[in-house]
Amino acid sequence: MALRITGRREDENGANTHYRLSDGRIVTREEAVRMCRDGLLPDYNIIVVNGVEYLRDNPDTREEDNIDNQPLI
Ligand SMILES: [Ca+2]
Repeated sequence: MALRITGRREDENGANTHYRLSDGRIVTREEAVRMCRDGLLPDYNIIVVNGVEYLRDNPDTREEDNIDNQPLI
């Protein structure tokens, strides 16, 4: 089963800095972007906001799996 993002940490500006994966690992944003590029997070895509790469849930009809709806850890 493909890894999912189940939690996140954010900085004082509300930008995500870390993600928790469904296997329990906590990885940095940079690491998660690399994993996505390597095909390890197939349900996500990379977006660039103000020159910084983040992950985003692939477009679908569910809101509950969107990264910004995952709990802070
Ligand atoms: Ca979604």
